[in-house]
Amino acid sequence: MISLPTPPSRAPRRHRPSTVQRALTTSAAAAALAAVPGAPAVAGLPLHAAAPAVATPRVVPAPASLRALSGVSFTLTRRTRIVVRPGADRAGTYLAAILRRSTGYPLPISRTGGTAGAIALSLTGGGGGEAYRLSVRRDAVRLSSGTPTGLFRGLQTLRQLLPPAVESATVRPGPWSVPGVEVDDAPRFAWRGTMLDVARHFFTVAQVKRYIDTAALYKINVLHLHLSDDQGWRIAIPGWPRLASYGGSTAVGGGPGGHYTERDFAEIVRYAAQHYMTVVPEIDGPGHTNAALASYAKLNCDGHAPPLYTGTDVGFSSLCIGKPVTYEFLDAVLGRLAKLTPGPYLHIGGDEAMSTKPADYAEYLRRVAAIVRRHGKTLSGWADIGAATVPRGSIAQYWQPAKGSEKGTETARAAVRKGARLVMSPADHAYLDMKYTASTPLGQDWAGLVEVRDAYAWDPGTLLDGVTDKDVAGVEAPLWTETIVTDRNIDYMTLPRLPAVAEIGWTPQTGRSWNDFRVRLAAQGPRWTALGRAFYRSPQVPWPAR
Ligand code: IFG
Repeated sequence: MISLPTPPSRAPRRHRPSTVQRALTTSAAAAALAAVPGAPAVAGLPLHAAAPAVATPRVVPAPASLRALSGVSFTLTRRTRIVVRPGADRAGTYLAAILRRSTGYPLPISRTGGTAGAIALSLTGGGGGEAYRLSVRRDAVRLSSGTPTGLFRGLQTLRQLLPPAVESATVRPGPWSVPGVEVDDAPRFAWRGTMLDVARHFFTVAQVKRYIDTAALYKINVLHLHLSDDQGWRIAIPGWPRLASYGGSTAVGGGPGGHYTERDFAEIVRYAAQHYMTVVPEIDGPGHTNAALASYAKLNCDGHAPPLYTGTDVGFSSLCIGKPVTYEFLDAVLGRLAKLTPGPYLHIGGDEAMSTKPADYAEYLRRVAAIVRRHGKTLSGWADIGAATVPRGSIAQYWQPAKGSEKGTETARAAVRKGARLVMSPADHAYLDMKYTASTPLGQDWAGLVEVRDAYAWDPGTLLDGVTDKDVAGVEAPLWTETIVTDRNIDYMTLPRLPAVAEIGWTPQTGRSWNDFRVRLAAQGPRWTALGRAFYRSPQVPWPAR
């Protein structure tokens, strides 16, 4: 647990330490003096004044273990080098790009040389997923992990230990000090996701990349893209051109819509992989399919294509379960997406199929599960699939409000009984399109109002009776976009709640408390400002004075 820090606006004014102060700055000397009971501080020189004013560590998600080393800090200078051991080159290049841009320092990357005066990145042979160790001492910063993914996660922690100005896109004055810490970190859950609904409103590749940048700051490792719905089809599929050209031509409210070419989708996958994020594409069905049904009359049981839909109702559409062409369509779509998706999962939706008879829904799930398997992928779906076929090892995404929706909870437990693991996205905690308060200008409120504390104060391992950590693959924060149109809208609804859900996915439950989190979250505000993110200044969070 990190001790509550002084908000940066009231941090002691930085001064030039005198010779005596410098002498005392060494933690050994300070510790020795402090260890002598009753030892007087040197005349007029209280001990704590000796160390340079360096913000105390406030990291989100909170590392599993972080020990602050008082009076110790590492300061970047124009002589600082980045030393990369074999396998850490990509991490070095990524870190250098961020630091050079805001410090203006050369920060050469070298594969040889000692670590003194350097930021040293090294891959240990240990393996071990996303775990990493970070040591910040006066003489060097040392980050190590068994995997490049772990190094990347550790770099997010290092970024947050530097002043907010390090996130600036232009050179800013220093000093660039990092508080001394010993961090030994690893995530609680393997699946820490966010979903972007690009169907209700379309977002360009650049906008998706910008969202990936934001999510990567908080060690998010899954990007679920909701690619199709009643209001829009967003991915071009060879052999089925009208899906994108016509089914993707509009959006909620009747706007111009849009779609990804296969190259666009590959670029999103590439950029996500650069941030060690797995893309999970979703083709929702059998409900939420009006855009596909409007594009091809033959997909409809009556042979007639409905008009394009630009409203916000749900549950009125269904693929035609009994027609063979439906499964030719699904095989073409899911087969293509499987080829374009290096990640192991295809999400087949399955939610709110109110216009599909239960027996037809079961038949649909059986058929689509076979298609997913045939293309070598693992099935993911909204937890409604628990009522039907769920191949062992599937992912069922729990989404109903935890309070008062017995049906949603029952299908989630049914999915677990059938061998699925849950990704927890309870709408009354994790839905980023829920209004914060009644006066929030964007979003919906059917699952209730979700302020930052509501997004943070829940435990996926105890939320549902009968569901414990072993049944849970992780958490995911969906952003549905019926009311979300611009980057600023995305920022406002996702910051600060996405970091809250990210911490639930990463930090051990015993290491989490709202009172500690809200202070660490406050330190993110100046970072989002430096990054140009228009976040919601929740009154629940003690933001530094502007
Ligand atoms: N429920 C629908 C979404 C979206 C959402 C908005 C799920 C799984 C309400 N299905 O959430 O399509 O409309 O909050």
